[in-house]
Amino acid sequence: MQRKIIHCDADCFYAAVEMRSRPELREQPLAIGAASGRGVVTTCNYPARAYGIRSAMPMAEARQRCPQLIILPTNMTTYQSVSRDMQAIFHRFSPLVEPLSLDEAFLDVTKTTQFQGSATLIAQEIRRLVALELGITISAGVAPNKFLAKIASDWQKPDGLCVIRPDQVEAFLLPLPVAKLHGVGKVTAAKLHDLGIHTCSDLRQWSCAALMERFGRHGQRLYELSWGQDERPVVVSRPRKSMSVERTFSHNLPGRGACHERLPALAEELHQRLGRKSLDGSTPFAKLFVKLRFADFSTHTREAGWQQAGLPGEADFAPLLDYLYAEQEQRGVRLLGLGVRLSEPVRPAGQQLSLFNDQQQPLNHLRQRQPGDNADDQSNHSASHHIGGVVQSQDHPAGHDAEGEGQQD
Ligand code: DCP
Ligand code: MG
Repeated sequence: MQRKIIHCDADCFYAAVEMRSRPELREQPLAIGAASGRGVVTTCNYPARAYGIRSAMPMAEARQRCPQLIILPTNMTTYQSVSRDMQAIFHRFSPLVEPLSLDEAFLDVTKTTQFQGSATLIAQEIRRLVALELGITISAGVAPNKFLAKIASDWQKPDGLCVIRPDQVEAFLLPLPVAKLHGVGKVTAAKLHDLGIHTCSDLRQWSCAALMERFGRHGQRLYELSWGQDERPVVVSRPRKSMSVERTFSHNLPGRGACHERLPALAEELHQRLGRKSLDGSTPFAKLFVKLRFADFSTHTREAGWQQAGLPGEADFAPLLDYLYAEQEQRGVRLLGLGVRLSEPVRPAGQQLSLFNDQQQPLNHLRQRQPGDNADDQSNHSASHHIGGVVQSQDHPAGHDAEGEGQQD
């Protein structure tokens, strides 16, 4: 059966919520985020975007680009409340709503009967209701599957609606730049361009096997997307097990000190990301972890239990970083990540992982290395194991779905 998927995404969400109560800001460049120190732009309104200001840009750079920029602090509780109201509007049209973040969701309206089942009219009505009841605009994309609906919602932003009917999919896809495809970031896009592949039409000249040879499993995905195939269902709730942020550096960080310098910004990014999913630590996270990829690509993760309510700060991650660094202070680092695990992995009875040996050793206990416990001796560890109250592993321990947010630096 041909599906009808709508992707909704609010326009400059945090800024839109702020402009609602202060309409005089609508015409002025406005950014949301911490104005001082290492603050980054969480988002900015469209007048600010005309200056080249973007999400995740350091606030200092944003100010340079636009000295008259107005900066307001984030107000997560309000954004979360507007988000809940927005989700409630979506639910009036289908029980199949998959929120992706505070301001974004997929809806499957295949079986919706309102508006004679017209997904276009439903999307139009959702946009109207959100504007009327919540005072912000959203853009929507309507298509037969998720990846096309998501591209479509971005097509006419802001305050736009873009519909890709089944009979329009071919015409839409052929000239579509590969960089627009789900999962194609800067690195994959550059690789594709090197092969002379710029559009989906170019991609279609390649067999699935040839793409898999060059891109592994991702090659198959590229092949399918270029032919408009995306069977992913709209999933109503997916228990999230962890959340992390990580950064790959174009020049390796020279050693432990440099990693420490990066912790505050990463911790701040993690807070923002958690906030976007309405995770404020009021239910304590189960564990914290730090991940390092050294210059030789060996990747190590160190995690420890975390029983406190609230958001962990840089000081809470620092001991884990120190532990991973252990002996070789000057090892170069390609990637630094940190995150929280939200639930205990389910284990067979009797094998419950005892994170703190029932004695709840404080995290800073980790500052002292324990005899015979070599953080670098990772060669045989493919899954996590228990050392002195913390879990150490190579890459992410099996069974966790680490939803990280990687960024190139
Ligand atoms: N956000 C953030 N940090 C980022 C990106 C986004 O804190 N790096 C927050 C602020 C945004 C909200 O998430 O308002 C939604 O993210 P979007 O990517 O949908 O961006 P916007 O809604 O702000 O803008 P757009 O109109 O492009 O959707
Ligand atoms: Mg948005």
